[in-house]
Amino acid sequence: MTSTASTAAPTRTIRIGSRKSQLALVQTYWVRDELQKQFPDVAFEVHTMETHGDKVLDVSLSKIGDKGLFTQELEDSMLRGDVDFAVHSLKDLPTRLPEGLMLGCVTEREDPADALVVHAKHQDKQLDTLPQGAVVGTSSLRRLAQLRHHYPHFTFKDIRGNLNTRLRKLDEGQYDAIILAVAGLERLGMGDRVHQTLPPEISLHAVGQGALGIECRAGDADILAVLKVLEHTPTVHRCLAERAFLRELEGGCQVPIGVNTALSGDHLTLSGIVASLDGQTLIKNQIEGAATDAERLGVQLAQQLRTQGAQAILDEITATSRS
Ligand code: DPM
Repeated sequence: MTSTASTAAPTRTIRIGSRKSQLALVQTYWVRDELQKQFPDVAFEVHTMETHGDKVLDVSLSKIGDKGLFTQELEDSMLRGDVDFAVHSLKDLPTRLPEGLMLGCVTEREDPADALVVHAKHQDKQLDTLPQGAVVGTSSLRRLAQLRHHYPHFTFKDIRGNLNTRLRKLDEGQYDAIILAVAGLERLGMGDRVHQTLPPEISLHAVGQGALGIECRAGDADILAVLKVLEHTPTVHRCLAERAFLRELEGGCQVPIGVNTALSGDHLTLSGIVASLDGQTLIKNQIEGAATDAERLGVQLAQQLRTQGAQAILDEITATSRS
């Protein structure tokens, strides 16, 4: 007699690497549960590890450099064969991956926008009505530069820590408002803290924001076949265009570069911005074309922004962050 799938011993084990933060674990368990439904015979194991970015909490992110800050330990583990794939927020995954690894899957994107989260005393306020000098917390150079441009009368202050820590600092009164990704709040069941969703005219989001990127060994056909079931093609087109744009500008994850994409049928529109840190200069443009040309569109838009003066801004930021 043959046994049923539910009682049979697992035919194989797949090991998933994850950071230990609450958001990382929620994302990893979501991926595991979705895969488990489709592959009931596979035993999925989650292996957690700390990355360099999790350990250095006191230094501003933009100062410690970014190449693989939240990914390197996971990548080493995949290359050693200790784990088979790793789940990341796509926006934390560098656009150039180490030799031997690849972006194996991009999942359906949630709302990629940034959100304003306010202290209780500002419940009746929006960005346009927050008072002169309001203390706004962010350590994203992208958010800082764009908001400074539109709201030069705010006082911007660095903020570090995981989402709960940041919300606590806000609620304690250390800030009047903070800026966070809508997607992160929603995944942690705190979507009710989104007070105002920032429109693209105010803040273009980070490359890959709202999507999960699953990294695996290049050409690992067995694992790729498993991951394929979670792939969301429209999100792939949008995010490949965004990532090509960022890669071409040679920006790491901590640069004042923002994007927005829209897909209508197979027609893709990509908007991009490079902003100076003081918010004085915003270099913006838009390109459209076939979704199947996503990466080429991203590269072209980057080249356009460069001819408009984006490179000078990026060079200056690189020079100051090294000094
Ligand atoms: C990256 C940035 C931030 C994270 C820079 C940026 C925000 C840093 C900060 C690349 N990664 O967006 O310009 O505000 O201090 C991060 C978040 C999420 C993934 C949290 C957030 C959740 C959203 C998602 C941190 N990484 O952006 O508020 O999965 O897309």
